[in-house]
Amino acid sequence: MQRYNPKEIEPKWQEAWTTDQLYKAVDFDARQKYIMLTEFPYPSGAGLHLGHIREYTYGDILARFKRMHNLNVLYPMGYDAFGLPTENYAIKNKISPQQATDENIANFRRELESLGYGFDWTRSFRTSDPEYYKWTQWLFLQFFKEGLAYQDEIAINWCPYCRTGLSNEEVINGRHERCDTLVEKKTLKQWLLKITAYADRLIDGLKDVDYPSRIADQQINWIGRSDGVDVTFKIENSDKTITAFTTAHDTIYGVTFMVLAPEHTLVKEITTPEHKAHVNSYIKVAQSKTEIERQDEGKEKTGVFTGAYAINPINNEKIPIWIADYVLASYGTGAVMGVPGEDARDYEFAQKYELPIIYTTEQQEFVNYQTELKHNRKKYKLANSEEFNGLDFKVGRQKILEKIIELKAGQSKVQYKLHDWIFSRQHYWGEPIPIIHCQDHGAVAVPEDQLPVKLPDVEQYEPTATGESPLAAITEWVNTTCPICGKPAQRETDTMPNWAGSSWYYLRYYDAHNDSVFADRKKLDYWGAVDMYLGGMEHTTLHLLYSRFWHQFFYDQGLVPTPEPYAARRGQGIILAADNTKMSKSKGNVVNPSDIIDSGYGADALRLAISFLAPYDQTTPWSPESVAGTHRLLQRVWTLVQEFQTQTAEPKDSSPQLNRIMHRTIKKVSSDLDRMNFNTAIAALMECVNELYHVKAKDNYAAKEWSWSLKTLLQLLAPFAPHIAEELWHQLGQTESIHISLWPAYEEQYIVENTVTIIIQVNGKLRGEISIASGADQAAVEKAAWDNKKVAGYLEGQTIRKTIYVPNKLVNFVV
Ligand code: ANZ
Repeated sequence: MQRYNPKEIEPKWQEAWTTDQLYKAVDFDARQKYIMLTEFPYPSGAGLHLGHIREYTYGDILARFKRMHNLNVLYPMGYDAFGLPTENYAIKNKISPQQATDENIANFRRELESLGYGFDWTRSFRTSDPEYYKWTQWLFLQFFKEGLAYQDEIAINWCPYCRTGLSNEEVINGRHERCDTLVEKKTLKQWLLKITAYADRLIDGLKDVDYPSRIADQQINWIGRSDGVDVTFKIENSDKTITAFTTAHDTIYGVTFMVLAPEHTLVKEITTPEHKAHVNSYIKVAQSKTEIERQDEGKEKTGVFTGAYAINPINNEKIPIWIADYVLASYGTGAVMGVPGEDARDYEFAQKYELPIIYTTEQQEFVNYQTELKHNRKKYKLANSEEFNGLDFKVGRQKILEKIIELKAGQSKVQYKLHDWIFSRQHYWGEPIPIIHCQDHGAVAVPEDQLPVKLPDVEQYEPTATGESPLAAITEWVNTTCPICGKPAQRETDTMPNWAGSSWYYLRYYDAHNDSVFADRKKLDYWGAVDMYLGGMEHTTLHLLYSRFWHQFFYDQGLVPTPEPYAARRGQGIILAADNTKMSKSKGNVVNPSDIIDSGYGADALRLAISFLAPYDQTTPWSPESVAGTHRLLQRVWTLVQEFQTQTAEPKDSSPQLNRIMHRTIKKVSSDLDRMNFNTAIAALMECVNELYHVKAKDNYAAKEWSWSLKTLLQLLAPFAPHIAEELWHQLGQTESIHISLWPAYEEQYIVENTVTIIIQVNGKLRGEISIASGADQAAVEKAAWDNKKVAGYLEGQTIRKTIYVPNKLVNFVV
């Protein structure tokens, strides 16, 4: 009897699958297409971690499941090779980013292959290939031509450690999401992409895709659409005005002060001489704080009076103008109308500086605020609002808006939290932005036939502290001529963020080697939207949002056939260390997948273990014992098949029990896989194996369904443990790969515990008997009767006048 040795069978089958091109997706195939996409990795120096394995294993299980339903499955893989991690790794190891990328990708590829994933490797690429980034640059130029890529001098987030500008999405709690360094502000001339032009589309498009609500909500909140009013206040003794964005214009009679952000351009102009010193020192302190610190709800509010006053347009009340750091320069107009009677932050501020408090609803004084600093004014009638007193919130709000507009003091305004996407990076290892700066013609697109603008080979690529890209030092590369006038001109030296290449990579899988377009239109039409996209929850407001934006723009340009890139999205949970903390190199608690495979347990056991750990979307600790457990399961399956092959018992009776076990398992595993319940599917397989051992103990492979049962078990196991399933399938005499066999179907009749015998009569005469699940309905019984050849012989060609049905006993066709 052969021993189960994954080290032997796994490489053997991996090689065979490659030779047979088993996982090659076929363009224009008549079968229905199915694209299973997982986020492609950064080829870091550390190799694959368990998070990768979790994602790619889930993707592989689903891809195999669909392939066994005879779909034309595309399960691709590539490398997101540009960006900071590779550059930092290269600097640390004193090699070029190119060499680092080559080495790391070779390692990733080897590791991915060792897990037996069914990727179509013929479509692989890396974003740092000039043949690939040529198209990233080309797509960027489409934005540029439409005015959606533009330059602006703005205060951006700057990571002093990585020495680069960052987008808002890359700053999490005031820190750079990659290196955790506290982010500073720096004013630089930047390229931006006008993602705000797509803010509403990005919200609306979510209605047409299948995303879990927590992912959709996170995007909606990030975009942060607010419907409000810009109200303009005159400044006393000045021709200047202050406009404040408010979502609560109904509270306008309660405004008792104005607050400007310390950075507001009016601050310098309106501050009176005797308040200058105070104001200036306050601004200094505010600038040293991060936005997060400034917005911290629990923080005590601070501010200073400017000495100036504004006039409330609704009632001509004179109100003091303050500055305070809880007002952000980057949101709305950078000015707030202070309504301490209705707004918690304004309330705290007024309390501290003894400013008057007027509430504009019939609420119970400030009881709510003192207890929880929260109150829902929408539930109350208006108060202290002159002619609007006593009106219901909704009605009053509408009427006040009409009055504000009539007074020409304001207008409706839609405000977004989303800002335009800062697209410049001051780093070497990225796509050069394909722009040439000419004295006379400004920023000019590099002509299409000159793409790609290749990254020059350089010795020195470390980032500078000045905010200038290292490319700026390479004069022979920088100096060029203007494509319009031919006069001397300079290349743009900023590069794109690593989110650029990943914003459209899925489309390249449809046509990975095309060098005349980014992808052939016919292939784009055939493959359409990605059917299922699996990725990290942490990418919801980064990559996932960015790529939806790019795709929507491409759709508007007529470049792609679908309005959304991904028909469905799921986010897998994170794997923690066994002690429930984050796995990290510094803590030395990182589990290396290769070690598990090499230890003799093999890839199949690891794939099962990781899928058995927890529901797919849950963050969960790794369990070191789990692989031993799943290895044992595979060992038992192996033994079952080996013993069957050497058994001598003659197959005899049919076994209802064996049928029941198998049909029930098919049903359970199928419906679990439809819903991505990988862990419960594996539990069902474990139970199935246990039950097979029980039946075997009883009849020692005598039932005639054994061969079918074992093959069915292997098919159900195949998506999870593809190597052992393939090996045993062949041992049972199959010649085609199990992975292109048809997924087994179950029949309900075998699953139900009790079957009954029903008598079939035609015109009252006994014509046959059928065995069917107890309680089966009349339609099922009639169908079974027709399926019975003998009975059908009496029925065919007859007109059925009546059918008499006695449940669980008899059916009589009157013809
Ligand atoms: C007066 C008021 C009274 C407000 C009230 C709210 C409730 P969202 O929903 O997030 O858009 N605000 C406006 N600009 C701001 C800025 N730059 N920094 C800090 N806060 C700002 O919030 C809109 C509300 O946030 C606005 O409506 C304004 O306060 C404040 F009972 O105006 B409100």
